[in-house]
Amino acid sequence: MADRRYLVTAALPYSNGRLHVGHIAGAYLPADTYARYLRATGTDVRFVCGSDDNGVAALKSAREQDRSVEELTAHYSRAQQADFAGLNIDFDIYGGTHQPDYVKTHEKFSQDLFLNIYQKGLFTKRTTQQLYDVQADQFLPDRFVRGTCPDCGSGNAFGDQCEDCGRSVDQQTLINPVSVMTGSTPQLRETIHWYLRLDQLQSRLVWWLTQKKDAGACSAAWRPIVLNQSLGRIEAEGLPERAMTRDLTWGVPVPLDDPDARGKSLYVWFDAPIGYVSFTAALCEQMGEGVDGYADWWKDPDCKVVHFIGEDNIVFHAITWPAMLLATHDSNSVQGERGEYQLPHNVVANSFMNIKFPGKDEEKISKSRGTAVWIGDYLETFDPDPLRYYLTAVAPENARTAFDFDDFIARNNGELVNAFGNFFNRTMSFAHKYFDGKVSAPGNREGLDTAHLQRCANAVSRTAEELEQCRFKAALSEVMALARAGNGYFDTTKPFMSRKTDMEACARAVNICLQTARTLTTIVAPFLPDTAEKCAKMLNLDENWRTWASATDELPQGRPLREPEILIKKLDARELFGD
Ligand code: B3M
Ligand code: ZN
Repeated sequence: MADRRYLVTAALPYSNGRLHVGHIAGAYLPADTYARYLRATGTDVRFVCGSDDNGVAALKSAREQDRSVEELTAHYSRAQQADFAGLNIDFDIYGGTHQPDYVKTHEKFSQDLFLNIYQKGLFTKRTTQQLYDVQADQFLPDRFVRGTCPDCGSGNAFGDQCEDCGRSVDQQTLINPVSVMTGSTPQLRETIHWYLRLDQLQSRLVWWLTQKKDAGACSAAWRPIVLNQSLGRIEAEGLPERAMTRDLTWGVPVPLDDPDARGKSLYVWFDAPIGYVSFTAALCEQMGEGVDGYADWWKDPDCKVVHFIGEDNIVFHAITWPAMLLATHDSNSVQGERGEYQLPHNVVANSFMNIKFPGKDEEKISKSRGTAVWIGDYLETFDPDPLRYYLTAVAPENARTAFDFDDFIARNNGELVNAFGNFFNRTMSFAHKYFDGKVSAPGNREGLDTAHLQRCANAVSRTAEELEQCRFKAALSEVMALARAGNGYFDTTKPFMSRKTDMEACARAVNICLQTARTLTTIVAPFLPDTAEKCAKMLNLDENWRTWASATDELPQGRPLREPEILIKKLDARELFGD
C-alpha cells in the first residue's frame, strides 16, 4: 500500500475549440509532469480531466458554426483528447460534463452538491434584473451579451468578463450592451436566481487561505499569484454573494421543485469543478471500485487534491470552488472531517504565455488574429518531447513568458541535443566501440569518480525537492545540469585518450558515464517520457527503472547494452515555417 495518495486535476478545457501551446504550458504539462513524478515515487495517484461542455461558451460557438451543441462539444472533446494523447499527457480518465458516457453521473453529482448547499441554507433566492433579447425571446447570460468595458473602455467586453483588462464584469454595468444572438439592444427584465452566500463563508475561507502562505516544510506553499488573486482580492473587495444559476437550458437543470427554477441550469462554473469529482467517480466505476469509490479521494483527509490551472481560473479554484466544498460541511472544521469534502491541498496556477514570431514583437496568443501554435498542427511534424522540453524550460510559473520560435529551435538544438542527447550518444558509442557493447568495469574508483556519483545522487534528490514544490522549471534545470556535468566528467577524464594508454582508467570513466546515463533516464522521465523510454531501452533496463528510488541503482559490470539510437533530432527552423 502506497504511503501517500494524491488526486491531481488539470482545468477542464471548454470543448468549443482547439488547444494551443498556451493551454499546454498553463496547466496540462505541469500537471502531467507532476502526476508522472508522483507515480514514480510509488504514490497512489489519479490524474483526472475532461471537457467542460456546458454553459454559454459552447452554445455560442455552436450557433456561430450552425451545429448542434452536442455535436460540437463531442467533436472538440475528442479532438482535445487526441492532442493530449499526442503530447503524452496521460490522464487516468478524460470525461466530459455533457458527453454521453459521463453526463448522467455528472448531473447527479452536481445536483446533489447543489442540494446539499441548499439544505445548509447557503443559497438565497433573489429576484434580479437581467438583460433580455426580445427578438430571440431569451435572457442573455454571460457571454451572450457584449459591450464596452466599464473599467478600461475596451469594446471587447462580455457580460461576464472583459477580454482586454481581464476584470470580471457585471452585465448591467456594460456600456452599450448588444445581444450576441441577434445584434439587437437588450432590455432589462426581472428574473429569479439562486445566490451562493459567499459572504457567510468569507471568514473561514480567509483563515484557510492564510494557512496556505506557508504550508510548512512537508507540503508546498501556494504560489504568490494564486494568493494575491484570491486572498488579496477578498481583503480588498470582500466577497459578495454570486448567482449560481442561469436562464439557460444547456447545462445541468436546477434540481429544485420550484416553478421558478424551470428552464434554468446551474452556472457552468458551478458544475465544471464538480466534473473533477464526477469523473473520479466514473473512473472508480471503470476500475471496478463502484462510483462511491470517489469518496476515498475526495472525502479522506489522507488524500491530497491538487488542481493545475491557468491564471484566468484562479478566482474560481481558490475562492468559489473551496467555498462550495466548505458549504457542504456539517462540522466546523474548515478543511473538512473524514467523510466530508476536503478542500484542495494546492492550486497551482501559471501565468499566460505570449507568442513571438521571428522578426516580430511579442504578442498575445489570439485565435481570431491567428497568432497561436495549435497542438494538432505541431504534432503533424514534430515529436512531443521538444515541445514538452521547451514549455517547461520557459514555463510561465511566476510571470508571463513567450513561446519564441527562434528560442524553441535554439534550445532544442543547443540544450536537448547538445547537452542531453550528446552525452548519451558519446557514452553509448564508446561502450559499443571499445567495450563490446557491455557495461565496462568500474575498477578502483578515485575521488573524481565517487564525487561524480555523489553529484548524481544529489541531482536525484534536488530534482525531487523541486518537483514536490511544483517548481518544474527548476526541476528540469537540475536534470539538465546533471547531463552537462556528465559531459564535463567525460571531457575531464578523456576516455578517448586513456583508451590508448590505460584501458582500466578508460573502463572506469565509461562506467561512471553509464551510471550517470542510468540516473538521467529515471529523472528525465516525468518531463520527457518518450526520451526516457529510448534511454531505458538503450541501457537495457528492466521495468524497475520507472521508480524514482531506482535512479541511483548501479548498472552491473558486463550488462549488455542495446544499439545506440538518436535520442533527440536537431530541428531546422524551416520545418516550422515551411521555408
Ligand atoms: N473551462 C475555463 C478554461 O478553460 C474552464 C475551466 C474549468 S475548470 C473546472 O479556461
Ligand atoms: Zn476592460
